[in-house]
Amino acid sequence: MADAASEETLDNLLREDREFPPDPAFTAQAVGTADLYDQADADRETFWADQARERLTWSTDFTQTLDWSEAPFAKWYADGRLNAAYNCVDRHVEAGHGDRVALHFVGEPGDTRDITYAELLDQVKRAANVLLESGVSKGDRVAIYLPMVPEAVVAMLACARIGAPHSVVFGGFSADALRSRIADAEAKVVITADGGFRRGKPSGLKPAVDEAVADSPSVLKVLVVKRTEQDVAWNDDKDVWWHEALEAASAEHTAEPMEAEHPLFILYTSGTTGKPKGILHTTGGYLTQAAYTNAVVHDVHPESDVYWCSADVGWVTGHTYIVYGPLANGATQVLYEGTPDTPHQGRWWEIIEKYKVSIFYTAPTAIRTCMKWGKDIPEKFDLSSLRVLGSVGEPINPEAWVWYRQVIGGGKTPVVDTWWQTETGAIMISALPGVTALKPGSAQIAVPGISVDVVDEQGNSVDNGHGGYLIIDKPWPSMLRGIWGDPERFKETYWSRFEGIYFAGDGAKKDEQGNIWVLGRVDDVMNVSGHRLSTTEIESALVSHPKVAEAAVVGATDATTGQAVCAFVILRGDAVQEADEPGEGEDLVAELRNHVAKEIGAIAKPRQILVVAELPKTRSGKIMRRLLRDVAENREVGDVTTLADSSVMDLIQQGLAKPA
Ligand code: 6R9
Repeated sequence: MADAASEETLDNLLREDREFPPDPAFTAQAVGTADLYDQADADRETFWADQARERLTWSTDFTQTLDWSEAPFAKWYADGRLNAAYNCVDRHVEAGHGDRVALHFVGEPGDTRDITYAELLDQVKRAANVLLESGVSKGDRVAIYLPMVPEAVVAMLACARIGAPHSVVFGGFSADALRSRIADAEAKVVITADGGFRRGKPSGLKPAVDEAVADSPSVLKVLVVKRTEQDVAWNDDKDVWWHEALEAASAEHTAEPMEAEHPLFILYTSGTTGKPKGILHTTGGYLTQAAYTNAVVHDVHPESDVYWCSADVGWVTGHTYIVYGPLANGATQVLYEGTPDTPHQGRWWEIIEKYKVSIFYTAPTAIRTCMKWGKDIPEKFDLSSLRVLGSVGEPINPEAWVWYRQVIGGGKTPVVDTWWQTETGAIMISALPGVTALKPGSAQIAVPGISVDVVDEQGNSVDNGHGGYLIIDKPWPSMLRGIWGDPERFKETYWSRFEGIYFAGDGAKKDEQGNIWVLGRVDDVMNVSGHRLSTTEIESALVSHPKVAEAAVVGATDATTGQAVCAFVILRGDAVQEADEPGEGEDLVAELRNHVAKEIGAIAKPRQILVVAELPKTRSGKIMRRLLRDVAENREVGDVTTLADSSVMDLIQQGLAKPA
């Protein structure tokens, strides 16, 4: 990573002079304070013991904070006992907050439901009883395949309540993907719905479940939420309507305390090759870091804030920052079923105005899409209730960061760029909005209690101003406890690159102040004529051109240079027409290539720039560069089952087939 050319190009990317110090009025009320860093530095384990006791209710206190004797398999708070659902629901009702709204649900067709903590408790208790009656006991796995409806939250908490680890599978995944995940976890029950609403239409879920369950011997029952009222096939032996079962079930259920290391959930994430990995998280450590980071990074004040995380519950962000973190903290939040542009491109901003959302957490890809639609759209709405904005999932390029703060945040809100992974369970690197002077484009520094670094090939810490591999060198409470059923793969994937150190798979760079700039997966780093170039860096340069809305860059095999830079760009409104005029398209491509050369250097100039209407993205908003690489290398396009919209690849290829 550390050759001279890469240093030079990285420096261009990192020449970001803008800095936004916290507003003193914000600092005065902030949950996350500067002394947290001192406390954590003084004694990390005491710090995490304090967080666990302060933020959660334990039925049995723990005597040992961390047991690392069987590294890399950590045990946190091992002899303590607690129930995650009790912590997310019961205790808020017991504390007199039963009337507080837990979820402002907004359905895509416009239906709304407010669910208080008392109502949520009633639902979770009934659902727990239904699961028990369906043959699920502590330790059994339950698959959840639902749209973004309150029942998804209820189902997850009901599992947690009885100690049955859940495996949430994206509603957008295929029957095959669902079947392999059910099989890997040997799930006993599947919780699904007839369908969900997406882009103005009901889309079915039950047919995929029927297909998957036909070949799944472990599944005893399928609980079906009625959402779209579509006709569904019915198997009387297995299928049960959720609403009927809940109504018939007892509303009495006492949450059973679980060992802190009892499995809470499995969440599958794609590996670079082969079958998806079932990332395993346990109860006490995960919930501690989920609640802590949600409080100090998002600055949640449960009595006054309205919080909204736009992720899907099928993604880790939905697990930690819709379900476990905010509910453990007793927050009020928005849960929205659909897409940001249904029925119009101002839908999100309309929701923020209506519910006076004060904290909003979304992904860079969504922000760039909104930039493409133009600022006139959010400007039609009153967004003055917003006081904290967050970003997650990819590096956020400085242009998008500044737009987010200016246009959505009214030029005043802090924007926290949060780096973490399914594997880390909760936020690891982020500014604290009341403490840190913000630098657009950088995730900045580890949150108090967390220790990360950037190292070279040999695992030695690099100096400020240099790049390398992002690692985590001390165990953390919400760390994955393994890959379901495959301890060897766990050691091999995360712990073998550097001795005793967790390697996250990302490349990063420290700037002169020691801020961390995440450059993307190391497999997204290209090698062009021996120079290492980051895809993120070139994408950022392209997006800084006024005519470009979004860009994806891949390295395609090239006979001369080893790899060559191939860029796919989506243009902004006016530029689209211009590119369609005869001869103009070529001029535009030349202009963009020169722009990259000017921003980064001639070495980074894309060999090819293809103008496209859409980019292939997963439901969590990550660009699937693997598919673009197939296009760039004239190969048949690989597996598209994890795309949010699988027709995108057809469009891109048709576009290429058109004469230039
Ligand atoms: C939470 C989540 C993890 C990967 C991670 C990195 C990328 C996430 C980022 C970021 C730069 C950020 N990533 N947040 N890159 N800046 N703020 O996204 O989990 O789906 O497991 O993805 O996403 O490459 O390694 P997951």
